[in-house]
Amino acid sequence: MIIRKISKASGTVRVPGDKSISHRAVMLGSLAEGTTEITGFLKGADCLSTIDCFKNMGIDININGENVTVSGNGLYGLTQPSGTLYTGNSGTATRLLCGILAGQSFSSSITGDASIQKRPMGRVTKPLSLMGAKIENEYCPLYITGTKLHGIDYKMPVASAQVKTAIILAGLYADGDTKIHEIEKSRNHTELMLGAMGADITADGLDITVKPAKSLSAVNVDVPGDISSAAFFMVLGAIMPNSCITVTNVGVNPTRTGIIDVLKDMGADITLENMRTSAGESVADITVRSSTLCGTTVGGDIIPRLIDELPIIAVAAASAEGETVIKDAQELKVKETNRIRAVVDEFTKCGIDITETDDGMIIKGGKAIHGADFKTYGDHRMAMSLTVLAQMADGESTLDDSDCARVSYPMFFDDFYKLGE
Ligand code: SPQ
Repeated sequence: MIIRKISKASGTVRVPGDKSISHRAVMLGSLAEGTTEITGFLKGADCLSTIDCFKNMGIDININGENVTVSGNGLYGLTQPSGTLYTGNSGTATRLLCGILAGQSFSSSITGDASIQKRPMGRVTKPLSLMGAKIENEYCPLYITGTKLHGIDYKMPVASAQVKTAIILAGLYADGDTKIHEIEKSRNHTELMLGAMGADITADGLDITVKPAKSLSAVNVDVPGDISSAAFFMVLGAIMPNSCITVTNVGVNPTRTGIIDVLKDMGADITLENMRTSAGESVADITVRSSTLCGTTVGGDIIPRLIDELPIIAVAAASAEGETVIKDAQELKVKETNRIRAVVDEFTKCGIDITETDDGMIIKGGKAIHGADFKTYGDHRMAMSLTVLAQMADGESTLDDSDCARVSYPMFFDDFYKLGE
């Protein structure tokens, strides 16, 4: 695809529902007693994979546009799936399912696409095996023999909401309390949703305790827009001259707002309005106006709060005056692709001064760049980040695969070019 260039970006956009919350609403709704009505559901490929997996385990799920109705069967109401559960490109679906399936009374198996088969699952299967889980393999396909589980006291070696959530979900099925100690605070949508459904779960800073559950009660979930999708427009509005973009209804849970802190630190003109709370999640409208950005350092405990935004933050850094250092971000190596290597290779193609480091990258920004033939590595966040980057380049740029954006933002290119009209 040729990446068409726009000369300014202005207007209002409503990004699709939060991917993390959409997955969790389907999963927890399936395990709850009663009907969960989900509004603002993300109909991206990843969340549709989660729906398919739960339908395959006997859950009645109806999709009507962005409204999804899940008829929960209770904690012990899943049935043995016919065949291997297929999670497509989704790390979240794969890892969270491990936590649920470990405590069932049936056996199951999970696999996904070529990218998923390369992503490490040992980080989930190891703590689950300490709980008594029987899971074969550290890469997909995984073979799970459901069994009785025990509570554990677990210090997490990585900051990961997926690992934390898998242990919490298994903890619902355990015969005693499960305690988790995070090394850094990761997104807490599971804790909030489970609390609303009546689970006995407490979070105190980095420590989480979940007690075995007898049942969960269905609650309706209004999914806010995904800040990870809004991030592309936040950076576009900041770096494109004469632009002003408002993204409405964005989830601004403090465990996800690192991008706002970093862009403000770089000098971006960002305002949050209409702050409100919906089902325990903070929501706001975000307006970004063009401004001159300067380099910064991104590292430490902010990383889990912006991990998925680092490719687009790198785009902001390429346009900023001076040096930006991204560090403590080794986790980027085990995403849909190695996002450190992918960003460095693609940015280098268009003349950006960028150096790969062991835990991130160093970008010397503010210089003229030229168009290039970009590779996405099948990674949705690379496709969208490179589309924004191409706007800064002289000459034509192409993308080898624009279709992968449908994983988290099926209408991305439509929304992008509407802002350029
Ligand atoms: O689901 P998947 O494929 O892992 O998606 C990504 C993404 O960029 O959309 C990561 F590649 O988001 C993860 C995120 O990085 C979604 C997630 C969640 O919903 O719990 C948590 C983060 O991953 P992790 O490994 O830090 O727990």
